[in-house]
Amino acid sequence: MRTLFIGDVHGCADELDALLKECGWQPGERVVLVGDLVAKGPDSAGVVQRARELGLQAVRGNHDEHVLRWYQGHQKPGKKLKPEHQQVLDTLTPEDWRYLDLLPLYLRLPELNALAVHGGVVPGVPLKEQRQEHLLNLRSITSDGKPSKRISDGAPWASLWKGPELILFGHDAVRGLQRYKHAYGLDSGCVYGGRLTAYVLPEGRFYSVPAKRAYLYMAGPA
Ligand SMILES: [Mn+2]
Repeated sequence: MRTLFIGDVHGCADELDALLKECGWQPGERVVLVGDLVAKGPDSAGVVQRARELGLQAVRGNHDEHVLRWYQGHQKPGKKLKPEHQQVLDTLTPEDWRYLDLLPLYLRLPELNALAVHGGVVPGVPLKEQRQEHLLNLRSITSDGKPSKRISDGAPWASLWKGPELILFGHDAVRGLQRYKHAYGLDSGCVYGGRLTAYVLPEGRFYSVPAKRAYLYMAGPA
């Protein structure tokens, strides 16, 4: 049975449909979305609905986490929700929220020697000791070894990951598709008018489809 790992969908439901078709996906084949299912794009509710109804698996992204916190009433007093997040609050159903709330921070697939996570892992730190903020937001490791969520702050964490597991991750549309020895970054910026990308095991092949349009313009990493 194949497993399809899919980069940041961000509400691009039509492109998700097109990518599943491009991969020749059949019901029963496993799909793992690497987080940020919602926000920014045109149809967050449609993406979560598909994920539920098609039985797709996923890990939690920073935007999924952000809207969940608001939905559950943990918003910071005096802070306003951005329109890209308010739209998610306005459209998801209770069943959609339940699906998002059950998403794990990472997913281990030992039979594939693979791990899915949205942001990344800090190389050298055991998985159980990784901090949530890094699993959701990590992008770089500074020259003095500190984890950072900025792209301008040192080396891509994935370039320093020595395995043995292959990590499939998202969250870094600025760097785009990344291919290191033991880690592949799958966020090829679909919501910004780039592409939606899948990596499929065990065949070891990338598939992608173009965005129908740019739904948003990249204003720097968020
Ligand atoms: Mn993200």
